[in-house]
Amino acid sequence: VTGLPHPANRIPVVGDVVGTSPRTPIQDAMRMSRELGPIFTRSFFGNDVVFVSGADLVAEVADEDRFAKHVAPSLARIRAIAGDGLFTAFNTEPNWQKAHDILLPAFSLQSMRGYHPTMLEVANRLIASWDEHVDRRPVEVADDMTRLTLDTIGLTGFAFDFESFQRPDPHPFVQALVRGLAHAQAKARELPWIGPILNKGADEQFAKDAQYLAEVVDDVVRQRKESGDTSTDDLLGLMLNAPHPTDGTVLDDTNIRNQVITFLIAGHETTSGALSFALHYLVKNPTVLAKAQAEVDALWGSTDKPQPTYEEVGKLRYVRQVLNEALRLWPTAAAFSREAIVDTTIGGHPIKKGQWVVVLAPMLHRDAVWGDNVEAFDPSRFDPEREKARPVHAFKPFGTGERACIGRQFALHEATLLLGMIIHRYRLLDTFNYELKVKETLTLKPAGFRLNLALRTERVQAAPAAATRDVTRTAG
Ligand code: FDE
Repeated sequence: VTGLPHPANRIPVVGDVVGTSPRTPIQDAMRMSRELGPIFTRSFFGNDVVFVSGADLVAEVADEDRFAKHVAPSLARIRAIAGDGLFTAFNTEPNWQKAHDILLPAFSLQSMRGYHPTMLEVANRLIASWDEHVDRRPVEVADDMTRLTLDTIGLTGFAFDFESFQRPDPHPFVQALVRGLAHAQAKARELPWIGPILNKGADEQFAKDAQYLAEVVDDVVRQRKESGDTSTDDLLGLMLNAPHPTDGTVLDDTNIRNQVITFLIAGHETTSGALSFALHYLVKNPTVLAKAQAEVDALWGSTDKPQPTYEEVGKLRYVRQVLNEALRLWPTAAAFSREAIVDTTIGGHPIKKGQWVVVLAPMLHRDAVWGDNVEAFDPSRFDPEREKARPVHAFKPFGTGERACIGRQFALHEATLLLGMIIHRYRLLDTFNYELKVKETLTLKPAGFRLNLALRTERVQAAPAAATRDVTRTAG
């Protein structure tokens, strides 16, 4: 790729690495994008990678007639764990379409309704745990969000209970997963030739972790098979018992294992980060928090521990806007890749068939189409009329096209439910004056984010209309 801006200080052979850190690839790319503009290229050991973030350019790469999902090297490394599961499958692998067709019903509205009671049960676990912290010790926000999202996907998808709130440390499955994913990412940046020698020990640990993950999953599958349960009410049921809607074949055992691991990974890290960022911004924006609290108070008033219904979660429009706005500033799956399937152009720059580009969502979400105060946390950006006024491809926290996130509604329902329950019950005390530091693993999270909790005592008791009117005077 020639003619595109690239970082200054390019080192021969090695490429564009000056001033970058393996711990902050996304934030490094964001900085470069701020310097170099909406499209630029970086070179790493002779490989050129194109980054796009301009809203008009992203609209072009979202065009499914010219571009398709690309399994970039960093994603391809995860195939060592997730194989041809939905997230990491190459477009050319028949198992992608097959599994997509079989598993899609698991994400229908009807299914969401079915998951709701389980999501609520897990949300109650978090509330019970946070109640123990009230007026005592701080909560580690991201850790608890991860407990919640893991238990939720485990129970709703596979009827498997990780019991995360009963453990001081993450479940061994999660530890193996986190180590394995970190290793896969490190491998993507490994120096040629010398790297594999230096990292021998880590490679062995990785092999062990991958094997342990497979064993746990095989156990879950075996239990289900032995139970004689042949329903297709959850993901595992569909995986085991649902024939393909047109050709009647079922998923093979290896693919099922890959899918289970895929859903456990995809279904918890990203959602947990989104919840953590949302809480961070609520704490830092009292007016927004007051407005969100007015919304939940209008539904549940002074009820102690309300048990939201499925329908009520749908009514939490503003809470959902808060989540969207958090996903705008920090889309927790921050980058996805697209490859040209024909010779084409992006913004007039020629792009050869096969060339791939990275969409840098955090910078897309700071494009001028979002206005000129893009760093400000303002959920009213997602007011329906303002959304309509924006180009459709300006917001991509869930990727794009046929390979976009299958779990979007699942994640949003789960997160809206919990966020609503938390802000209804607690005063969130920023005792530590937390300053946002974004930690990058496979996904993004606010590092070291702790809060103290108190129970809310004053709630808007009045009818919805009065609740809305009193918004500006409601304390946080
Ligand atoms: C997917 C996804 C995506 C795309 C990627 C690419 O393109 O490469 C994205 C961006 C996402 N995803 C994001 C997200 C965020 C959040 C919060 C989430 N996500 C969540 C979830 C949950 C669940 C369960 C999920 N998720 C899942 C998933 C899957 C399976 C996938 C793959 C799809 C296909 O088919 O390809 C995804 N996700 Fe998500």
